[in-house]
Amino acid sequence: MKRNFSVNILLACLLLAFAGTAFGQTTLIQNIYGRTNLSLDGRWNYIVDPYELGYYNYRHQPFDQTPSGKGGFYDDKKPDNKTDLVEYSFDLSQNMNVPGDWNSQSTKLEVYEGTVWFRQKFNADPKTDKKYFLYFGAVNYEAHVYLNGKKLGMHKGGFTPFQFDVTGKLKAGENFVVVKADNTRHQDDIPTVNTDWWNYGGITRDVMLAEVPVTYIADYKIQLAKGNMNRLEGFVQLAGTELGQQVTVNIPEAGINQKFTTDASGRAFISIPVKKISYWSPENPKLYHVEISGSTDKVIDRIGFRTIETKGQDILLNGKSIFLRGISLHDENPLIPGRLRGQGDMRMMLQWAKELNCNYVRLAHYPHSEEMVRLADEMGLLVWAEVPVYWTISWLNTETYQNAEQQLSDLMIRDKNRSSVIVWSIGNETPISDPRNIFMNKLAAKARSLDDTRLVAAALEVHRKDKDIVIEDPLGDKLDLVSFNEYAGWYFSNSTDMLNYKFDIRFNKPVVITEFGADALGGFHADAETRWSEEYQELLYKNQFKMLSAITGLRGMTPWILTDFRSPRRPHPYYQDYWNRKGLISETGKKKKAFFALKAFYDDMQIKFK
Ligand code: GCB
Repeated sequence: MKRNFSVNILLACLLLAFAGTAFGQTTLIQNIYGRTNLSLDGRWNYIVDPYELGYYNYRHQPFDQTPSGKGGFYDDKKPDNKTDLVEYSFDLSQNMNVPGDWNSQSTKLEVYEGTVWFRQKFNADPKTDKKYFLYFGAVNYEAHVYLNGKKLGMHKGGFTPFQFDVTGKLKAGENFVVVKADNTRHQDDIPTVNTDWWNYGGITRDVMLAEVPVTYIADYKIQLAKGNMNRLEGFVQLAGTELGQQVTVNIPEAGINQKFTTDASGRAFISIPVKKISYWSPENPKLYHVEISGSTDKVIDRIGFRTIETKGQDILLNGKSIFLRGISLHDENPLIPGRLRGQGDMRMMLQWAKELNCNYVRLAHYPHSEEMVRLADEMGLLVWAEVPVYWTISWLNTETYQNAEQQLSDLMIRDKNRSSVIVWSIGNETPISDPRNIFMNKLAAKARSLDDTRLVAAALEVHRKDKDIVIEDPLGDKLDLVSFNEYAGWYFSNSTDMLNYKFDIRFNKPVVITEFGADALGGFHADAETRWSEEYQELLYKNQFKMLSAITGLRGMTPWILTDFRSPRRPHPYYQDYWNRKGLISETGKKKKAFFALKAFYDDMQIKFK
């Protein structure tokens, strides 16, 4: 009887684990790039599996949920003898680059949505006094991960990192990891079926095998306290067996070397008075060498210190009012086109933003990579970071909410030490309804509970009443900024008539416009009233500056968008050809006329806000 009871509990737990949005993962390790790592990036063999032959048996049960757990492609089986039937082979299959999306690496996969299996072999030399984590920067969208034929777990969400504890699961010598990546869109996911960007599939960010001591520094936060330029605050969190330790925070250049004792759960709260430091800003992107050490582990990071607050309609960076000269960006290199693959691509994008004289970027519409945010730290660009709660989410589904919250938390956990990040955005253009308001209010509260040192925002809904563009979305009450997308001159009105419209903003908060813009086919020239021409886009920008200058609380903007990007929603055969052409830079890397109009506006704003 007793035994049956525990078997039932076990079964219930297993069912719950499989029913959830993710399982098998452990808490994200802070600063993965600062650990001892084996990179598993490189050429991975892959098998395209539209019918999921490698996942389901003929009864449509997942192989990995059958008693033997065997039979799936993750076995990486080879025929035992010449009579043996095996209908797949990773060894003989093609390979592609990881990190990388599959769409840009095979013409056959350009529009593919479904399952692709990936396999990588690697050598390991596991030590008994170490712990090991298999870390993925991102896999779009659902990833099932197997090590040496055994399931490690599953993760949902295409843009956030996840990891599995593989201590005791590695072999000395050759190992193999198999990933089932599935980018099928679903209504109940985050994002949902409908977006305006390419659904790039695959293992799109770095894969690493991290080695840490048995008791290791799992997480930490060291930032200036909310609105306080004279005190660093945060925590250090240990994980492992020796949780009570003395930990030291050492910032030699700032003359800081302070000890703290972790409690029984391995946590120490940090509070350090600051005498004289050089504050991080776009003009002075100063990063300090920060060393956190305990008796069993040590980790080094580069962290900048700055405060960000709002006061009335001002945004204060280090106590001084700032105008955010921004631009929106997708995580896409227009020249390939495909997802950004590494630092070279990322530098190119951020360098273009610098050439526009930006001090700020909106990393739309989902978490960009950790490397991108670290580069923004280094290059002196403030960041609006976002989660893909975009358009028509399933507001009433509690699992959908959990998924959104998980993605938000994982982004915030990952980037909380990045001085560049000043805004957590909880979503974009979500149509107002009661269920949406409840969902979004809860998400805003979650963001605030995780971090009180940054602003919380979203691209709000707008509506038009005659010639007024009205912003009164109730979500605005919960946020620090009034941000919204307005397409005067493009989705309503035109490049000249747009000047008859004005804004009616019902909040007394800093206004930071998240989007405006127009499509222009690079190299297509006509008069400024002809749609798709560079001249139309340029005039629209100039007229936007006139309209926006009438907003007293205007404190920044991120026009849409730095570069043209691929989108299945853009079928016009000549002007679009499945590209959203609102870029200021074309897919050949050529700057359009509006690029220079925006730069001139930002040059002026820089002088005005000095
Ligand atoms: C928007 C969306 C953005 C689109 C853009 C457009 O409001 O936020 O994702 O790409 O408009 O071009 O229509």
